[in-house]
Amino acid sequence: MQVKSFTGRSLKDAMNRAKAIFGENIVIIDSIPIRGTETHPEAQVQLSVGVPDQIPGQPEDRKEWFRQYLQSQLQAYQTQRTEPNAPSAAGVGNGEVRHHTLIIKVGKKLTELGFPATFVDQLVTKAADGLTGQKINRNQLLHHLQRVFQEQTVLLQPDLFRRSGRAILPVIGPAGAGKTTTLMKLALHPKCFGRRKVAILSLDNHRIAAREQLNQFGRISGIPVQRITTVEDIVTFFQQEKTAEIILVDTPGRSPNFSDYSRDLQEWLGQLHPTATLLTLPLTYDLDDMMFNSFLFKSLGATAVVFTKFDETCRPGKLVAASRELDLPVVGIGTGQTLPDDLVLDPVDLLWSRILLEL
Ligand SMILES: Nc1nc2c(ncn2[C@@H]2O[C@H](COP(=O)(O)OP(=O)(O)O)[C@@H](O)[C@H]2O)c(=O)[nH]1
Ligand SMILES: [Mg+2]
Repeated sequence: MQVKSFTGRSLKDAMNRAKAIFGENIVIIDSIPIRGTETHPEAQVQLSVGVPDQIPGQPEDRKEWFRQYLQSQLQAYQTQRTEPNAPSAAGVGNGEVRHHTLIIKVGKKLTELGFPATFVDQLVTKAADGLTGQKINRNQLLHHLQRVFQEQTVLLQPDLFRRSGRAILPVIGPAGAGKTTTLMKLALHPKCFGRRKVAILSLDNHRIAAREQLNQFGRISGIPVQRITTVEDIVTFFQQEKTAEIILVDTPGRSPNFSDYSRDLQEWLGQLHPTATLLTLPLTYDLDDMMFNSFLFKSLGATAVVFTKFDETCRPGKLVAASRELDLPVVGIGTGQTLPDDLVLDPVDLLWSRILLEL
């Protein structure tokens, strides 16, 4: 792509001059007000546009050219990670160009928020392809982008907490990941289990603080908390606990390198026969650390992820990369320390509102 400058009495006039030479295939990069030039004294605007190296003739070529152009722009953003001059299309009468500028902006924001490059490329391409020839305003364009974003972010398993019948749900994950906090949020969250009776089974006997934390929670919330120390106690627990439909199981967290830990946890999980096993992963880890810390839990049978500490990361988009790499659905996101409000059960809406916030 080459960058060319055009002057005009207005932005529209400059655009028309650019189009007269390069056809419809131009993309606005910038516009600045000026007071005439030597060769064009009436000019009020100087416009910079991107033009294709080869001027495509057919509409299909244009679409392909634009797709490639978007991708090259995004690659530049991804490699530089610096704040480039935002393309300005204010006041331009050409709806298509303005749409493309907003799509690029959303793509750039997604990259900054840590969404994987392939995800961003696909989203931008789909959004641009779905628009060709349509006249819509900014709000409609944002809705269109939201729809494409939702289609592409298939992360949810919304019925997990609403299935009928008894559910045994162990919460596993690295130390300090937010297992116990997530479990307490799940137990209280109005959208999780409705009026069904919940009980908590704790296998975390290593830390005094961990014991005290859950005991106190049980006293305040009225949710029964049972602690057991041996695998054999599981049988006794289920013989005694007949009424609770939902059994949330708190587990200790250790380093994945601690070999006895994985053997013990495997044994516990084997006896529990979980309905689903929830892996908590903090978004404060970088992607490599997330993968390093989750390989053990994936191998122990994690079936879904709850990402925690959304409120403490500036790159929440990495949860898309992590859940894809782990091949596990996301069933919730921890957004703070308050019980139970800081648990969001619709990750896609949460991510989209974070994107909108920064547009
Ligand atoms: N900011 C923030 N803190 C969290 C979140 N979830 C858990 N925490 C905090 O992380 C710390 C460890 O949580 P805890 O549930 O004890 O972790 P566990 O060792 O995995 O059981 C506690 O201080 C929690 O309040 C979250 O979503 N956001
Ligand atoms: Mg804990």
